[in-house]
Amino acid sequence: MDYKIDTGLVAEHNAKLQGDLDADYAALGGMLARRGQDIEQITTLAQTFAVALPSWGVGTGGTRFARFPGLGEPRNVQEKLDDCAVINQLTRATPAVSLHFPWDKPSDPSALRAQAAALGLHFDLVNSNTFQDQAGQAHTYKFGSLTANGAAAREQAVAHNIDCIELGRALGSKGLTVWVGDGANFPGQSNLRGALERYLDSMKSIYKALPDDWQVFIEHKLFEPAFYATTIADWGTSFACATELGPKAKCLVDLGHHAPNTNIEMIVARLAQFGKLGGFHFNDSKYGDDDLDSGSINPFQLFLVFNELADAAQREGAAFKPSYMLDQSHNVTDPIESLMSSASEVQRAFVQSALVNRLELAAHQESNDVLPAAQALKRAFRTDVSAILAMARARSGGAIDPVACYRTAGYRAKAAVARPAKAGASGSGIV
Ligand code: LRH
Ligand code: MN
Repeated sequence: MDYKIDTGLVAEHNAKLQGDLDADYAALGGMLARRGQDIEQITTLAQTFAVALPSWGVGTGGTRFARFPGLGEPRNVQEKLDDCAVINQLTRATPAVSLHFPWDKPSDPSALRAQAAALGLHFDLVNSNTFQDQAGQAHTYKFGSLTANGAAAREQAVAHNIDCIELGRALGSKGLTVWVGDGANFPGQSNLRGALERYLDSMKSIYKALPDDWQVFIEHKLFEPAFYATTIADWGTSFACATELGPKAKCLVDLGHHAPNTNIEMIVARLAQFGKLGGFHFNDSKYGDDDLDSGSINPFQLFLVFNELADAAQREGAAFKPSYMLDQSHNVTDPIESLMSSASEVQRAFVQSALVNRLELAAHQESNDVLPAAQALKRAFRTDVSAILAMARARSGGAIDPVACYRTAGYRAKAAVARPAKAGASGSGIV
């Protein structure tokens, strides 16, 4: 395995922290045992957790106003993979990377697949992009892509999605995420029903191109870049389209794509109930699609989402395996540090949801004993499972404190030397 951080340094880092961790772990174990829960069983479960990394998340993000590049920005998909490997080496929770085309279009897919394998990584869902015009593109997406009035633009967008499937197959991926920003900025600008009819027509062509063992994930978003009507604006529209398309079509929930105060955990419960919950883009937000670090603003919501996932898993068993991915924009932090801490925050919500005594909860719910029911969730959420997360990392060969270990290794400073910033170089993709 081609480790990017010296494994001796990681071992030295852990050796310094292991004693304190063992003490914290024993204390937590004692408390959980009094609740009838086995910390060893929960730590083993934590070690199974994995969330995919967005290739576009390892470069510094920005907004329409500005992007302030950091040091040692990855300049190509190969360097993005190196950074993803660092995140996985220290957290042991991010073995998969989700690529975005054409931002990450490899000249040699098999060489990229080999590089990923050497780094202990594999490729998760691939993402198409018909929300930007590429240089030399024949038909603009200014007025839509899969929903465009002009058949030429629609066919171009369909062809791009089919190219993404072919590329994904060469990379070992098993699914395509389709997010389109198509919509309108003015009432009257487009026929709302006509736009969705054209979307479905285009998606049916993409669906036909899916290999038997592939899935397509429809990602809804309330607004931006369209600011009056977005064609796939909510879970209901996404669900209707996924149902219309067929069993290989599922819905993807990006936590930042809803109106403020939307009950996202209920959307998760609904999509799971009807067998259309395909996966997630985890992040956090205060206002719009802020793409902030997962668990940084509303960790209780993240916990409640995983509580619904635990309920669904209890009902449907091992077959229930939605795709987990981070989708964030790191404008003011080191992207590697943000992705490591975010992966742990999502893993934290997963572990806390496993602490919910579901039998006790169901009994309170059935007897309408409201407060104990609410407290059964709150007790799990209030449990500090940091020692379990750290022990899971250490036992899987990762770092007890990934950010501290990463800083000790000086990876960013070395990257800054190895990757001299090119003036005007584009970022990771979005801006
Ligand atoms: C749209 C989105 C989508 C990606 C893009 C980078 O806001 O969440 O998932 O294609 O961000
Ligand atoms: Mn997303």
